Amino acid sequence: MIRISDEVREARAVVALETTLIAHGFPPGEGVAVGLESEQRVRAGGAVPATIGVLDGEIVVGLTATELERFGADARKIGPRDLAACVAQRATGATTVGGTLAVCRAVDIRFMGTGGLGGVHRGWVEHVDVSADLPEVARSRTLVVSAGVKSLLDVPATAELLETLGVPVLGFRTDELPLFYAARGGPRVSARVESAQEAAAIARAHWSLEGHGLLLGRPPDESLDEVEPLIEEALRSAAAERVHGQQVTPFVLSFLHERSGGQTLRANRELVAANARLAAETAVAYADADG
Ligand code: PSU
Ligand code: MN
Repeated sequence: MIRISDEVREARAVVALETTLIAHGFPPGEGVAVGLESEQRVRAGGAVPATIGVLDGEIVVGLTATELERFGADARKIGPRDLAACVAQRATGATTVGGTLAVCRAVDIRFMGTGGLGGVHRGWVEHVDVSADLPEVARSRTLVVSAGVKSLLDVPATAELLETLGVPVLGFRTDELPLFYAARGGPRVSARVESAQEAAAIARAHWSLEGHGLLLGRPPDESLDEVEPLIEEALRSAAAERVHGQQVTPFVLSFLHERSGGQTLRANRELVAANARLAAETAVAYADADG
């Protein structure tokens, strides 16, 4: 059911990368370039990338560049609940952070890079929508590097839920959880770290104590200040068009990409790649300390 590439199997330090970002997070055709750039950054950081997705029912850990091309907008969006159906129905599906972590748990991959973690969506009091990324981080023995949580969410509620789930939220050279498009203004992290080595040491201690996933928030290098009004407009427009469930995140991201004149697109692309690099450095630091 799972095919692991030889390179990933033999690597000392591996970083998992998701495919939802590639298929549904960027305009058609642009996602593959983002995926390939992330893989390059992982290699530059000294680790081996394992991009994960489902191809005709086979879960692939370590997709080739040609295989990556198959993750277009027509691929299913695969959260943890969707994996089994995708396999049994021999479909092609792009794994979310949660779906990717479910695979990481099966094959024991300890580090992952992504853009922004899913979380508690705004308006949850009337309409519950909590990303499966959260319980999956709490169950998998994997450290996820992200630009914090996507600001289109209810960020304080997401931070509270991460605490409830016992997930350490580390800030990379910051005291605040990054807000995806903005470096500052988020809730406090549970611990600040100054280096990849320090993050790796905390992960090691956490796992020795039978803990599970951790989040390492890396602030984006460039902060966009004008996004909040656009996010509110995007969410209103999603509600008006009755966009629900799995469709909300891709709808909002593409709305922002268009309406910001490509600013969010560029920011998103850059932070995904930078997070991949930091995930690689953390994976290498972890392996080095192992001797
Ligand atoms: N980060 C990005 N772009 C994305 C996502 C994250 O920069 O498209 C995706 C991830 O795959 C994440 C998913 O797991 O959004 C969360 O979707 P939902 O809120 O529907 O669980
Ligand atoms: Mn949801």
